[in-house]
Amino acid sequence: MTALNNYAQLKEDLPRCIETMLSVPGFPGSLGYELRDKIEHNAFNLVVLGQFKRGKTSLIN
Ligand SMILES: Nc1nc2c(ncn2[C@@H]2O[C@H](COP(=O)(O)OP(=O)(O)OP(=O)(O)O)[C@@H](O)[C@H]2O)c(=O)[nH]1
Ligand SMILES: [Mg+2]
Repeated sequence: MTALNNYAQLKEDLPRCIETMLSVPGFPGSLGYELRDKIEHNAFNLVVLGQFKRGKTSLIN
């Protein structure tokens, strides 16, 4: 399965997970709506972690 297919599958599955989270008493609704909005608009953060001077910037560039 290509990464893009995988992403499409996750995009289908995640709203159901969010619905479940929203049904948990005390779960902040605004966070659920924000997540749902981000998924819908394909907005996400890509985080690159690593020790100092280990090639993070080179990899990203
Ligand atoms: N041997 C080796 N050196 C690398 C590699 N990638 C980057 N470097 C070198 O490692 C040094 C640091 O690379 P950066 O990409 O600036 O590392 P960084 O993790 O962004 O560094 P900071 O932002 O300062 O934490 C540079 O001199 C690069 O040329 C690699 O795959 N192999
Ligand atoms: Mg850097």
